[in-house]
Amino acid sequence: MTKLNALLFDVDGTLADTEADGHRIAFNKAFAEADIDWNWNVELYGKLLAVTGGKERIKFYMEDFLSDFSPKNGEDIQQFVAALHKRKTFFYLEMLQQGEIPLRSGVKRLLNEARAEGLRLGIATTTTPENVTYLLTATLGEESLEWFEVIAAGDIVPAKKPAADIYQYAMDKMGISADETLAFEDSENGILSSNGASLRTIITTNSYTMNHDFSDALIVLDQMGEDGQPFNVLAGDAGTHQQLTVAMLQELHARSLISGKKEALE
Ligand code: XBP
Ligand code: MG
Repeated sequence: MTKLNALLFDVDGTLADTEADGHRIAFNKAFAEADIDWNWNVELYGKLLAVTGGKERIKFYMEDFLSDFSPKNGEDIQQFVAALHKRKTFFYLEMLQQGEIPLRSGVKRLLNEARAEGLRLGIATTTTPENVTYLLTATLGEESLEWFEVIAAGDIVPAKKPAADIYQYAMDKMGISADETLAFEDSENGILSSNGASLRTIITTNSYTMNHDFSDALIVLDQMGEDGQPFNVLAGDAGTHQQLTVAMLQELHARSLISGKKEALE
């Protein structure tokens, strides 16, 4: 039977809860700096998260939420969006550097455990590459960038999540098959992408995604868990486990291979 050899992690919502108190704030700072009277509150931002990619999200907002917005002095839309997103990224990176965005529960523990067990690690995310390297450096130290064989991020692929491109790209770069790999996601767009690449997927939900459709997940948890801070199982069977460990991943992976299903949910 194929052994579990590799783990592919999503970033936003999975490694860290970055959206409501991170990206959203950075977008609003960029709008204010550009003297644009847009303010994405938590509720509106939750709707805008239907579209992955910050530039795509700004365009989505302009097209679907504003009636007839056009940039001042007739600036080209693409240029306007790119410039606004560049400043948003500047503000987001500032927040990361100031340590304002911590890793989610259990992430550091699982990464260290996986490394100790010799599992290969990769990242597959829609976000801008610098957002990943700054998050990892701020939370795990610069050496952590070496832990991941590939950081597949942002515009490196033609189609963002829910398209499978980013996961396919990461697997191609690492030379790994779907059967030897598990993916970690937090959202419906994310699992559509990972499943699109035939990857078995572990879900940890967050406030924006707890009601998403995760019927194709191996298991749905509210967090990865720590000693004294057990996860809650929202769907699937964790046996006697109370935190996401390599041993639990190996069990889920083996069970899924035996059942032949990409999802182990009852
Ligand atoms: C989440 C996204 C990203 C971020 C914003 O990516 O969709 O677009 O919301 O980052 P994932 P950018 O869950 O795949 O990590 O503004 O850099 O796109
Ligand atoms: Mg995500």
